Amino acid sequence: MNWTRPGLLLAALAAIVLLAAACATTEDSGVAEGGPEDLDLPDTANNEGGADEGADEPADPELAANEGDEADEDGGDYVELDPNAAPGHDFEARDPRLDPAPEGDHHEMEIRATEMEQEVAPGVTQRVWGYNDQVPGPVIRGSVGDTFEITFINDGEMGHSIDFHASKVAPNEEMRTIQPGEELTYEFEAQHAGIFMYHCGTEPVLQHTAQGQHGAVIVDPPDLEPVDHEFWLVQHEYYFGEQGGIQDYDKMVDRDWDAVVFNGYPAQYAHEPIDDVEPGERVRVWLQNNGPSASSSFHVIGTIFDTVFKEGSYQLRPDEETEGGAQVLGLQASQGGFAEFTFDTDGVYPFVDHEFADMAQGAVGVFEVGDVDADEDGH
Ligand SMILES: [Cu+2]
Repeated sequence: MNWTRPGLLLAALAAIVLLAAACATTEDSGVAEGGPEDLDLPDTANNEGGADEGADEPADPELAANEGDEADEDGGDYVELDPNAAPGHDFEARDPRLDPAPEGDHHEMEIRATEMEQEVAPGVTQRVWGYNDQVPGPVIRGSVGDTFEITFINDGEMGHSIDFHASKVAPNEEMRTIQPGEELTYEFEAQHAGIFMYHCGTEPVLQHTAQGQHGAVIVDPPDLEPVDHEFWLVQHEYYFGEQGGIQDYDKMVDRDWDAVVFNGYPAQYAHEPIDDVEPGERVRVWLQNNGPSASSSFHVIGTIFDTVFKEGSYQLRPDEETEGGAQVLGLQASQGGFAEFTFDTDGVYPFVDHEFADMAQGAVGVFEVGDVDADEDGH
């Protein structure tokens, strides 16, 4: 059971994933139980003086530089991902099911910048920064032509901001950094269809984004076909620091991530498979790669995409002349799109970032389609 072994056969992946989940259900996950009150927020938080101060410097140089201990030079005190560990019994996967856009063409909502301690992998707790206490932040959905009125509130203890890629606005106004306790109104019209990243743009933007301040806005194309199931996945990386501390800025700069995850937690949909899809039902997966720095090659094992929409246009639609199919939806950092497909038979269908190093670090999940128990008889 080693996801990192080179040459791993795709056919074995489903069994490995399920076995890992099954074997782990009775084990102590070692999850830390400490609440936010157990840890001090870094007291040298950045941006105390305004939007553009502290550019290119980590928000907390001491913590980000690993406190200078000798033992830390090689990451000795840093937490590491255990790819075979499972979350604790009380773990609840983030719901990947996507609701239709709300009624109406004007959407008002409140988004708060927050800083909190969170379990980000089995046994790994980090102090993350998010929106509405979530990493990634909430999914926002509408249609082309809709207007969005976001009340953005800074509930944190350092400067934060929000940058919606779905908008065309003056960055120095709506995207400006606001200080703790302040708020601003960010209004935009969704002029173009797609799935778009949003993130904190406060310097160092690499750190604020990797710390967890990112999410997705979905703007439906006008001709979006109905499907049986819609799911959302935001892919992103973690760069672990010390247990309970913030993530490591040097690792972020070096692209030396520890985990690559869908919706905030490594392999969470392998531990809690998506299990309400039947053979023949049409599935659409919206995928936004929020990085901040890795690319993604999204693949569902055991099926072929017949529709791919990426960065504002259809790359593939069912076509009787070409009979074309796609094996991956490939996304550079900040790109997004969706893939549509069906499953022909009952079974266990893993989905992965087919950059297998990313899969080995947590970018994996599972669709359990139809009557899986019957198929697994005797196992
Ligand atoms: Cu921020």
